Amino acid sequence: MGEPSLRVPAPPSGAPEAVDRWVEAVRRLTDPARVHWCTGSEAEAAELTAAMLASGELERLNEERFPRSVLYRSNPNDVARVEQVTFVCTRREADAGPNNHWLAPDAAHRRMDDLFRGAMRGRTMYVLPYCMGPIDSPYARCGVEITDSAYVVLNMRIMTRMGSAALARIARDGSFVRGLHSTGELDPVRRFIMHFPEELTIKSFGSGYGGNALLGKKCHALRIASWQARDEGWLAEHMLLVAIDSPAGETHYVAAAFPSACGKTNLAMLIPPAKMPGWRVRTIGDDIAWLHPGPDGRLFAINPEAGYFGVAPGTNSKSNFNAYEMVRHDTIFTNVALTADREPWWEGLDGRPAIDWQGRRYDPSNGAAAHPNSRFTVSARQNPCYATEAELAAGVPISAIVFGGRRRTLAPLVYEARDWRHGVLVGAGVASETTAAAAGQVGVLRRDPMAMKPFCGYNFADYWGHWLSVGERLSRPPRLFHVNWFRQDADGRFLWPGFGDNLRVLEWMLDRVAGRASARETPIGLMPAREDLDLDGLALAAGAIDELLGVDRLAWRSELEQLAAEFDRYGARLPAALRAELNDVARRLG
Ligand code: OXD
Ligand code: MN
Repeated sequence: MGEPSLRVPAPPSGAPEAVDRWVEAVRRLTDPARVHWCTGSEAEAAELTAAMLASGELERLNEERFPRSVLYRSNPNDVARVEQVTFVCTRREADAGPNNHWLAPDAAHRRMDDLFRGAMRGRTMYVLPYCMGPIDSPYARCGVEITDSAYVVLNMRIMTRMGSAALARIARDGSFVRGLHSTGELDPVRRFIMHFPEELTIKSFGSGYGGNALLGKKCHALRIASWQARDEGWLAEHMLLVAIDSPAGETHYVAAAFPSACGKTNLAMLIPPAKMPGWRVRTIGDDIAWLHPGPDGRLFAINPEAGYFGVAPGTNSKSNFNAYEMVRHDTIFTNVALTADREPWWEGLDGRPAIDWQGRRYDPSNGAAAHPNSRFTVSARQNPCYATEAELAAGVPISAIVFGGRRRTLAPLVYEARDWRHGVLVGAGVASETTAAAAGQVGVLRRDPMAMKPFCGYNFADYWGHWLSVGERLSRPPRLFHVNWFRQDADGRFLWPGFGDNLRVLEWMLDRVAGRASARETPIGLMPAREDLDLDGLALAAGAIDELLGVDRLAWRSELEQLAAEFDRYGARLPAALRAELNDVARRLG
C-alpha cells in the first residue's frame, strides 16, 4: 500500500494527557513508521487524497461531471459489515445478551492485541479526534480513532466533526471513546470488531469497510453509545431524522428506524409528490439519532453524524433527486462501477457501465457492475434539503417515531401504537428481509427489533426495559407508528409506489399528532381507513389498498407466536410489561 508522506509532530499542544498516553501505548504496540495527528483541515485532506491518488489507492473521476470526487475499490472480500465476527465484550455474558456475540474482555483484549502487535510497521498511524453531534451540544460525545487507513481518515472527516475542535472538547469533557483500527492484511479469518462498552473502547482489525472501520459510526454512535445512553437515561438509535414542513406552516420532526438498506436515506430526502404542493421534507440525519428526554417532557433528538455513507445502487434522479444531486461533487465513491467517461455508475442509473466495481471490463456474466452495497460518502451540507436544525445544540423535539421493515407480506402500510408501551412492543416486533449491507444471504426474514439487531451494545431485554423507562419520563411523548413500504402481491409486484408518495402516509401520522385525523381500532393498533389517506392521483392496483390496510388475523397470530418465542430467549430478564403488551395483542386477535 502506498504511504502518504505526511510528517506531523505528535502530539499537538493541548492534547489531553489521557489521549496522549493512550496514543503512546498504541504506538508501542503497533510500531508504525510515523504518527500523524489529524487536524481535519482542508489542506490535510487534499494532501492525503493526493498521496492516495499517486499510490493508486484512489482514482479520480470525470473532473468536469464529478468535480473533486474519487473512487475507492475495497478488497472484494471486504464489502459489508461482518456480524459473525462483531463482538460485545462485557464482564458478564448476560449483559451482552443473546442478541450479541460475546467474548470475555480479557480474552478479547489478548486476541486483539496479538493481532495489533507490530501491525502498523511501515505504515502511518493516524490519530483522529472526533465529535459525534454538534460540537457545542451537551448531547454530543467525543472519541479518538487511531487507524492506519488514510481512506478511513478521509471518510471520518466527512462523517464526523473531526480534528482540532474535537480535541479541544475532549480536553473539556475529560472523557472519550477509544477506537483502535487497523486494516491488517484484510484476511477474513483475522477480522474482528470488538466492543468493550464498560471501558468505552473499540478494537477493529482486518477490515476497511465503512461499518467496520469508521468507528464513529456503528461502533461508537450505536453500540457503545447505546450502552452509555442506558447509563445516562437517553437512547442511541438506528434512525433517520427529518423536519417536515406542511403547507399550513407547521414543522414537525420525525425519527424513523428501518434496518440497513431499507430506504432510510430515501425517506430522509423525500421529495413530495406533485399532488402535495407546499410540503417540504428536510434532512437532519439519515442513519443515527440520539434521543434525550428534554426539560419540557418532550423527546429531543440530534444527529451525531455530519455526513452520509449511503447505498448507491437504486439512487437516481427519480428515486432520490436530492441524493443524486448531492453526490455530483466532493464525494468519495466506494465499489461503484465506471462508465467509459469515468463517471460513477450503478444499477438504477441510465447509461452503461464500462468497468465493474472490481476494476474489470464490465461483463454481465460477472454479476452486477456496481457492488450491491457500493456507497457514497458525502458531507450532509451538500444535501439540497439539508435542515440547518441539524446544528442545534439542543436538538429538535420529536413528534413521531416510525418503525419499519421490508416485508413482502403481513405488515400493513401503516398502523399506530396505542401508547408508548404498546409502541415499544411494536418496535421490538420489527422484522425485515436481509439486504446487502451485511455479509450473508439477502432476502431472508429476520427479527430486527427497533432495527437495532446488529447495533445494540447490550442485552435486548434490558434495552426494551430502558425504552419503557424513557417513556415514563416523557409527559409529552411522541406518537409511535409502524410502516411497511414493501408489501407485494402474489406475483411479486409492489402494492405501494413508495418514495415521494410515502409522504401521504406521513401526512396521516402528523394529522394524528395534531389530533385532526381519525383512526380505527384493530387488534394490532390504530389504522387509517382508506378515506383517511390522501390517495388522490395514485394509480394503485385494484384491491391494493384493502390489502395494504388489512389485518390477517391468522397470519398475525403466527407472527405473535414467533415474537413470543423470540422473547423467550431473554428469559426472566424480559420486562413483564412487554410480555403483558404482547398478551394483550394476542387477546385482541382472538
Ligand atoms: C449502514 C448500515 O451502513 O446500516 O448504515 O449498514
Ligand atoms: Mn445504518
